[in-house]
Amino acid sequence: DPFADDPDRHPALITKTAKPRNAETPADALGAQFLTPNELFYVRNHMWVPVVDEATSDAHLLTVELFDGTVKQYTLEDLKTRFPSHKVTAVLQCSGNRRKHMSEGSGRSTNGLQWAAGAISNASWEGVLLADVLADAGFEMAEALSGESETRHVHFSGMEAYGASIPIKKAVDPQGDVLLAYSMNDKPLPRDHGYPLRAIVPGHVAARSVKWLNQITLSDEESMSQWQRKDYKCFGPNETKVDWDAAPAIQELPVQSAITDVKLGGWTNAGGKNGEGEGEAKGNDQGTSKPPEGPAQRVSLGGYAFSGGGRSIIRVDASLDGGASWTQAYLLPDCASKDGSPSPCQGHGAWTWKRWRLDGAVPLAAFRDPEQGKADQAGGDKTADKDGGRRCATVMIKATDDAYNTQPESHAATWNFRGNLATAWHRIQVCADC
Ligand code: MTE
Ligand code: MO
Repeated sequence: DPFADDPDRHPALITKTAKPRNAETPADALGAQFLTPNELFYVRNHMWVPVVDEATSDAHLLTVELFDGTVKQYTLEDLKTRFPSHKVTAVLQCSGNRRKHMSEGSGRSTNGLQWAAGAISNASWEGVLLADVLADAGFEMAEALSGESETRHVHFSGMEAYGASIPIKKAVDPQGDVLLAYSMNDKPLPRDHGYPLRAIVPGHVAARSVKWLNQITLSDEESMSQWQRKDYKCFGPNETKVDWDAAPAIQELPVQSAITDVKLGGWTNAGGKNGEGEGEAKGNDQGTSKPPEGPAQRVSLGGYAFSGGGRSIIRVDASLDGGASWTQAYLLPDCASKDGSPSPCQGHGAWTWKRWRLDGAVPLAAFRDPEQGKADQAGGDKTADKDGGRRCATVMIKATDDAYNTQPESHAATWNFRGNLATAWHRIQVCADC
């Protein structure tokens, strides 16, 4: 059993497959903290977890091979002692995050692990800059920066034979923050997350952040691995037999958001309707929607939003009435420095997620579907077929990044047979007695 030496995992992780281990972060842990605790960080392993003895981990060897064949080797101790260390706060998101939503929302099955919204997590990583190591190994940095290097791609290989590559442009970008990381949230990398060394490629799909890193190869071509040449690509909704070479590998991620937390309160303006008849919803500019006229079910929503390429999230909008009206959610100031301490968000780009909150109320009229009915993904053109009892309303959110990219309305439009990059508006059902 090649998995016999896999580490123990936290019981709260939601296991998708045991061997190899694939598990998502539980919803309550996604929004609870800005930095995901190491033991609750989602796990995506294609194979077993390589065994590296703690006593000898400083001798772990990284081989760097330049395009001309020159080879240089570094022990982990060399990396730690000969190069300045850097910290970068960055999200990792699997290209399959929310694949389950795509399958269910489009009504078309997809190939791959059916992740809900928990194949994403955020951590503070510490390590050395890839660019510093490449320069030390003799790579012509100036040539690469001017776009004239024969080297076009940087391949990363892991000890269990996983591999992927990134474009040289990202690797040498002085603001790209690509790390060879040995620490996660101020602790040594856990075994599941690449102990003792992994690549961290902020803003790119997590498939490029190769764990258990032991080889870097510079090339004029992309990595030949299936994870580079196949698997992590998208095609159109019409394509089920595909020409893999026709589509580029996913690198930078598109804009994404999800609802991870829903709390129901009482009814407002109930006027005798099931209600506690509470007063007006508390008001501020963002994060609180104007209470609708007539009875409405109070609801508090929370979640995350993220975009790739270092693009920051500028807004998150929620609709509590099936898309008829929208309210801007409150974005938590997680990256602000508090009491003169440095910002917890280190690095040159917006590599972290933004957490958001919204307090509002779902109008009675939006409760259409009987609870036993299927989620109405189009936003409520079905009417309830009974007068009393529990019914559900669809609430939904979407985020916008600083390039004004926003999420697609429907999964059907971006369906691809591998179920990659499921980013359509996240819709959930809120059910109540009405
Ligand atoms: N690196 C190695 N060596 N082996 C792997 O299976 N999986 C990749 C990437 N790096 C993988 C890997 C994928 S697809 C993802 S989503 C991330 O690691 C997951 O990182 P995590 O388990 O630390 O969350
Ligand atoms: Mo992934």
